[in-house]
Amino acid sequence: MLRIQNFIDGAYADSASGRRFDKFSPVDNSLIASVTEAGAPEVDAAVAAARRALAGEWGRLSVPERADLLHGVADEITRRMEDFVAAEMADTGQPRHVMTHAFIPRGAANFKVFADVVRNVPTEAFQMATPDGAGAINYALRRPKGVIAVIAPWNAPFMLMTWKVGPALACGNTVVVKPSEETPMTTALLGEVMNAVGVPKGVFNVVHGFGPASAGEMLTRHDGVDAITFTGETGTGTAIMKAAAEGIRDVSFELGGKNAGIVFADCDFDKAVDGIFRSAFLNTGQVCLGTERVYVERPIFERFVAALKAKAEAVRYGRPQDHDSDYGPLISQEHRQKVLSYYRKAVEEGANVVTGGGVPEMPGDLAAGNWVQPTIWTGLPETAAVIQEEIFGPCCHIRPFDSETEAVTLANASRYGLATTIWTTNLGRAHRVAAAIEVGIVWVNSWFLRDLRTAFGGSKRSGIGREGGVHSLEFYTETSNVCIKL
Ligand code: NAD
Ligand code: 6OH
Repeated sequence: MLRIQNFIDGAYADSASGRRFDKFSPVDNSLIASVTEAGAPEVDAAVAAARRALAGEWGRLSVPERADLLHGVADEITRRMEDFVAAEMADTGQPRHVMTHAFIPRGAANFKVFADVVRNVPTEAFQMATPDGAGAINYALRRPKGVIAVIAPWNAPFMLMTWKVGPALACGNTVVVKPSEETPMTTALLGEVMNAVGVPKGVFNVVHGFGPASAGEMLTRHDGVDAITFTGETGTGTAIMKAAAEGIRDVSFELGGKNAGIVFADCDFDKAVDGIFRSAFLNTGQVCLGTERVYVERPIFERFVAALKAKAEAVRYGRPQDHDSDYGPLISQEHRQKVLSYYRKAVEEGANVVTGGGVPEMPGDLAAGNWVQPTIWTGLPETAAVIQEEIFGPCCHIRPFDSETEAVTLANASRYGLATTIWTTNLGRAHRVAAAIEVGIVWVNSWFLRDLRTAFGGSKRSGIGREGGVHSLEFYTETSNVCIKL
């Protein structure tokens, strides 16, 4: 069985306590890995290694040298694509094509894009007048913030972890990563890549474990950590923010969502059905940007519900390695219980179950996996739990609306503000609705279409800060203004 170790100061090692935890396959719940659990000594060692590396060879590299090294990391990920794809499929159970077309290539791109941003970013400069007429020049110096703690989730583990490690390293920081306990594999593998391309030891470190009272909490409370970047649940963000308050450390948070899809009667119908289908069910609904509330203009409501139902009923369940399968299990038994409890709650609250609502019959070993049916509801009031709370499963509620204003009001009636997808062929309406929606990311006639140079993040309880392109520099660097009197 695979044994996964911490990666500290360029070397893999077990924890001194000897503590380990089991990693089970989402597909059939067989035991697939034994993972070392970091304790205080390993977190201390990782943070100390990261701090030493800041002052060493890494800190002396020029920006172009650092950028070249990160291009090397991206190239090595691409060369080892099959290893990363296999590891992430094993961890998540999600279909192969999701890994090969999206999640793993994005991991490589995350290193290239931020290397290029940092290589090309201009320095801000202002000339100013002074009473003596000679003037002064101000310019900004950017320096790395220091040791960054990266706390990553399990839903797109490699893509979301590298989305933070890429810019952190490009800006000259060092990192200690705590991957989710559910998905340790690809983060562990990245250590091999760092060593292979010659990233100095201590620049990239990994500690494994859980959140509260484990490696996650120890890392976020560690006073050798200068800033914390986190993707995960809003509740966890609250705990991490409290930890960050000690020492006044900066945070960058990408948190939960309860995202709306708005479908106008003037949309390209087939494209809208495909788009909402993907946004509700890709990755078995375990995407922060996913759509769990769908609002459809009344003239096409019945037709839309029927078309989405047909697609949901046609998903092909199966192992990720199986080329025919396009729909995987949920990440864990615990998460499945949570999703199924919402399936029950929807019925208790009076939902009309258009399709799904339960567990599919799976053959052989797969019967023990974390499978649930894609599920569509109608008929609930907006106060229902499944409309208010993030479920993070393959499900959505669809409700008709009668006017643009009503659609906007419904979409905005959420404590979350991450993303919205709008489907219309009316250009004026697209701009109006996009401007009225209170979220960080608006898609029109698309979903999850990403240019990595753009600002990414959520408003309200969906996050703090924006990452992406030059926006990432706000968090990963400290600016000093230099004022020179002429
Ligand atoms: P989670 O919050 O349960 O866990 C995320 C990470 O935090 C894990 O590594 C976990 O071990 C760690 N953690 C938990 N408690 C901690 C603590 N007290 N201190 C330090 N670390 C702690 O989230 P998850 O279940 O892994 O991921 C799903 C959630 O992530 C959903 O809410 C989803 O919306 C959100 N998400 C948001 C985005 C975004 O970009 N906004 C992207 C992906 C996922
Ligand atoms: C959430 O599940 C997906 C988040 C996506 C990103 O953070 C990204 O950078 O595309």
